[in-house]
Amino acid sequence: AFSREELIKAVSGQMPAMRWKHTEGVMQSAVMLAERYGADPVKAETAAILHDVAKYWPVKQMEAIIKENDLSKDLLFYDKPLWHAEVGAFVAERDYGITDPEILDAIRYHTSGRIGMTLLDKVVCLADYIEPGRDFPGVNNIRELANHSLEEGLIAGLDSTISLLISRRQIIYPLTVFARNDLIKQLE
Ligand code: DGI
Ligand code: FE
Ligand code: FE
Ligand code: FE
Repeated sequence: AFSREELIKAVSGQMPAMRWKHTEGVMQSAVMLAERYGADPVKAETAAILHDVAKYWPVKQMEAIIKENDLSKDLLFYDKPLWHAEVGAFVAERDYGITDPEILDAIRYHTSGRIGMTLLDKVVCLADYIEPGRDFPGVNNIRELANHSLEEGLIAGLDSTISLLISRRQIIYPLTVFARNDLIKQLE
């Protein structure tokens, strides 16, 4: 198995310096959220280290992994920026020896969320929105909400993604909508 330092060294070598800086931000935010909301900070940090491991993989390689390994087939119908999450979970298990299903799920669902998100899923998905290097309209509102509620922060994050997709006339991945609806239900 990889030590924390070995994992960091191996994964940081898979991406440009800017993306690794983003990953360091997600590590920091994920540990902060885990401590605040009672998730396992070590698992949160491990998922954060690996969450974007496949982000810069060639599309053809991601496509092959999706086809050959029984990942969600309908992923191929949806936009390529979604693929790195599922492929990342596969790679984390195959190449980095991660066996913990909670960590693998947090990687797998970090972009879209899902119905019935676990505490760890929520921490990693929200950390990806609010890490210190993020700068998009509404990010400070999401950061503020994240101080009070994982769910409120995540709903605002998913809403911002959905709004952006609509403004660009892009296709919305159904899980993104399901995740957002389910979080609202959880707060009712
Ligand atoms: O990998 P990151 O840039 O850190 O962030 P991410 O994994 O949350 O999102 C990656 C990209 O995926 C981002 O450009 C927005 C896009 N995305 C997220 N949800 C959807 C989506 N794209 C489509 N088409 N549909 C979605 O539902
Ligand atoms: Fe990502
Ligand atoms: Fe990310
Ligand atoms: Fe406050």
